[in-house]
Amino acid sequence: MNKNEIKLKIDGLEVKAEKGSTILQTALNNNIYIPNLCFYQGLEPWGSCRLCMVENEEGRLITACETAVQDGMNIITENTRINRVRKLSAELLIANHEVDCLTCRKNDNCKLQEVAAYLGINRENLGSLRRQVNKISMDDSNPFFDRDLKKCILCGICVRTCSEILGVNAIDFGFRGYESKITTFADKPLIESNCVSCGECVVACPVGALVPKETLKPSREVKTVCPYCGVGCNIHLGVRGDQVINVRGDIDNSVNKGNLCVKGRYGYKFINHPDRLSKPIIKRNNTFEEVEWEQALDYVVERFSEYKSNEFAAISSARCLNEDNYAVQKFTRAVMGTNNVDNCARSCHAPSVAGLAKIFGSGAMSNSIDEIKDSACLFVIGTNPTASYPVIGLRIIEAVKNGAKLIVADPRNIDLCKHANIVLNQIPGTDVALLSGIMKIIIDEGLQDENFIKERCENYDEFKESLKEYDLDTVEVITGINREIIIEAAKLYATTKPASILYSLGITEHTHGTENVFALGNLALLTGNMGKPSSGVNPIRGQNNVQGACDMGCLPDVFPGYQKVEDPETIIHFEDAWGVELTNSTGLKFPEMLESAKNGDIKAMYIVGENPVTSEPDTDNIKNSLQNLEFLVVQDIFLSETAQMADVVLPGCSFAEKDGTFANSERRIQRVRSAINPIGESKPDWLITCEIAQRFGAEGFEYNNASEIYKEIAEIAPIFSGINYQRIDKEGIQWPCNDVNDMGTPILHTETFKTENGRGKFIPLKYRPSAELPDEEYPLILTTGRNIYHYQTSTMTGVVDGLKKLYGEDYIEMCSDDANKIGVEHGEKVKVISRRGEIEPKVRVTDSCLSGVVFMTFHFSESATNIITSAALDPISKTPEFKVCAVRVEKIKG
Ligand SMILES: Nc1nc2c(c(=O)[nH]1)N[C@H]1C(S)=C(S)[C@@H](COP(=O)(O)OP(=O)(O)OC[C@H]3O[C@@H](n4cnc5c(=O)[nH]c(N)nc54)[C@H](O)[C@@H]3O)O[C@H]1N2
Ligand SMILES: Nc1nc2c(c(=O)[nH]1)N[C@H]1C(S)=C(S)[C@@H](COP(=O)(O)OP(=O)(O)OC[C@H]3O[C@@H](n4cnc5c(=O)[nH]c(N)nc54)[C@H](O)[C@@H]3O)O[C@H]1N2
Ligand code: SF4
Ligand code: SF4
Ligand code: SF4
Ligand SMILES: [Mo]
Repeated sequence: MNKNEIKLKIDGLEVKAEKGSTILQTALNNNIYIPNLCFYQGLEPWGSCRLCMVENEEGRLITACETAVQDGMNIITENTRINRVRKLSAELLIANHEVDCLTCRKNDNCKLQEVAAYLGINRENLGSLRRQVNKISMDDSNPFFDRDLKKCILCGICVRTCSEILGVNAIDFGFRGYESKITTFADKPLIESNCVSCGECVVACPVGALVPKETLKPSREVKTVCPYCGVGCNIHLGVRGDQVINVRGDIDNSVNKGNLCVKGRYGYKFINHPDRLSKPIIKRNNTFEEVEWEQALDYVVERFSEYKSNEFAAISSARCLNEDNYAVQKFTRAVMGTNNVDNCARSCHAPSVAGLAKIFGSGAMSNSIDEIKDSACLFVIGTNPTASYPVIGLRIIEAVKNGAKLIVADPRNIDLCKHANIVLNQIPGTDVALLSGIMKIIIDEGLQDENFIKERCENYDEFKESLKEYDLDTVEVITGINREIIIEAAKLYATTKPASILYSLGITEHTHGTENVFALGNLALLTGNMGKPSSGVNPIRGQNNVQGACDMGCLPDVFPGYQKVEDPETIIHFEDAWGVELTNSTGLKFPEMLESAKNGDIKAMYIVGENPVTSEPDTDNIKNSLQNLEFLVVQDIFLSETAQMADVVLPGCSFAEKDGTFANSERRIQRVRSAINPIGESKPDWLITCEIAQRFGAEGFEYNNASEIYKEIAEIAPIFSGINYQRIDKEGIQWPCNDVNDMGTPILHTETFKTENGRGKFIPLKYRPSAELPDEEYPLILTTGRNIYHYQTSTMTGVVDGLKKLYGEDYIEMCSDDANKIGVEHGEKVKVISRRGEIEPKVRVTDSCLSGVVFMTFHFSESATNIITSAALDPISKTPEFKVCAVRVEKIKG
């Protein structure tokens, strides 16, 4: 028997329980029903509904949800006395509740019905109690769910969910006594509150008071993975006929444990949207014409064959399957004879891939999502998890609830700041100085982990020397942060272990993005926070399968599994496997491809599942490059702004119509399963690419299904060798996974690093300012990023009406001081001007921005934020500086 296990009796039955668990939990775990309404798994017990009353050995009535089990307890769940108390409680609840059970949208799934049936409540019981049900009207302001308080039983589950799990606190109990009800701040409609429409409270509400607007029941469900962000939440797509009609979070997996954000839960309507591409299109005389597949593919092959090796380039898709990506890079290398293949990681986490590879030998998240909740200290820098990775946001809130210290470093006051112990608002672009300052303090105070440094690292002295210039006077001036706060943060991070660093684009999207990553790697090495549970350096990867697009070798310097194209043995390995001759010269990175297209060197391009016309910086520049191509093929699920520039558009099918795999941010390969048939004549992306390759006469593209492709991937790349579809049927596996007995690798670098000599390498740092600093003409720093309701260039979320209602255009956010200086008001349209162009968004005055720094999202082509952003690149990774450019905001006179 395990130490934490105890024994007790429930209704005479001997059961085992975990120390510290409650009687209710123990009973339910042993399939013994005790009526309950205000209990919800994962929330603190509340004890308000009084239905879970049980009797202990002393004959006292106690609430099972609040009482911890004790060894030798003897609990009675059912006798006349208990049921009399329960019935009275239930009758009072039901008497105040509207009874339209048969037409209620919660019918069949209502816990009040379950309780009433269990207790045998009848009309006579209720008759004497019946009173006018209160006349509170329905709040149907949220586009995805309704709140009908006539059915509310005041169990408080929604309030506790929103506060304990979400940390949002959009709702609370309002008024008291008879008038008590669930309300928002100032009793406004939900849509005017700070609710983020996650729907977690809707799932948790035991009755029909919170229900989705659409409650048709699916005729079948298919388990798959969310198509949006890199968290990789597991979902069940609900299907009726050929339509996806709802999404439900999967409870039995370690990634999201049932939780979802608004996009994952409610953003599925793009799948069956009428604008989906359903047939191939060829552009003739500047008009698009739908054609048959035969004709489109023949034409593509005829034109692609005109171009030799480096005249061709491919962009593969972080939105597509591993199998799709594998096919694109194999086609590019084996058929077109070039390593010119890249993916959107270039605009995103390429500095992480490059930076972490140099320090640790491997450029991925070192630890797992599920470890976040057990960290003692979380250093969240340059990421806005509650908007960009909402389910990771939940884990951070959970960690704080578990007692973790939270340090947030961001130029804006993001939502997480509310939960932070320390907030560092640096001037954008100054992280190297900030982190160097922090590391200097750690060393000056002697808080470094000498043992770890001696045993596992190298190059410490040279690195230490480089910190000399980061005295607090200098760091204060560069970062704009008060020294006391920097000292406090340094001490807290260095002394609270395990500490985990979570970061994203606020670190990478800079002309010194790779140096920022070096700084974070150094910080973790310095404090020994590597290779241990709940520690590490964790770049949260953005797109649903950006990890996978890189893993599959859709990068100009590596084959699948990060095997270097310049390595002669690797070339032989792939030549043998693919039966062709391959080139060992590194290909071009995406910005270099665009430059090369502008110069006329690259003449043909194949873009799969990317929309650079809207997503890349300095839009005019991108358009010029693409226009200069002789032949452009775009493969997408919608006619994106980039597809509109193509000579041929090929309709791929969406994640909901494909079988295969995605790799989430924690390197977990998860199964994607088709739920419906392809829309129109669209085809799985890998199949389209393979059909093109086969028309070239190439061999090795005759796969019958995605599983055969994965088999080849596992054979060819050792880090995936142990993975096959059977093994990941229930739960994904984290690479490296070297053989079929290997359970995968939740934590990297536990014993040694993946560098050549196995040691972590400290890298000396030099602060370089951003490429474009504010001046008299352009006095403000513009930083760009995301809003929770929309995803990237919004080809998918933009066709979901509810999401458009919640956030329908890109705004420029600024603090009231800056707005006052220019004389503009909240909601007013302004001109935002940079050296590259101008746009006219509306102003949102917000205290999340600090003076001198304005913020914009880049989701909509109508506002086209990237017209004004800077195309300055990080010299190492070629990642654009989306996070800093200089702008002027002007009032529009009229
Ligand atoms: N809702 C939604 N979720 C998404 C996406 C989406 O489009 N919509 N996209 C996905 C993708 S591809 C990605 S890569 C991720 C990105 O996820 P994040 O990186 O979390 O998102 P961003 O909003 O781009 O930027 C993060 C933060 O960086 C801060 N920042 C700006 N400049 C600096 C700086 O100089 N230093 C520091 N330390 N911070 C700075 C910004 O204020 C912002 O709060 O999100 C993914 N998830
Ligand atoms: N100003 C500014 N710009 C930025 C950023 C920023 O922070 N600020 N962030 C950058 C970052 S991090 C990134 S990752 C890039 C993202 O840039 P992109 O990758 O260009 O953006 P997405 O909108 O994700 O484009 C994906 C395309 O794939 C299509 N698609 C979706 N699923 C499928 C499928 O199954 N098959 C096919 N064939 N197509 C599919 C979609 O319709 C869409 O057109 O944007 C960058 N741009
Ligand atoms: S709305 Fe639902 S979850 Fe919230 S208090 Fe009422 S019954 Fe409970
Ligand atoms: S939908 Fe989410 S944010 Fe909104 S009230 Fe419910 S739990 Fe809170
Ligand atoms: S957190 Fe990311 S993966 Fe999870 S539901 Fe939201 S968008 Fe999808
Ligand atoms: Mo990204």
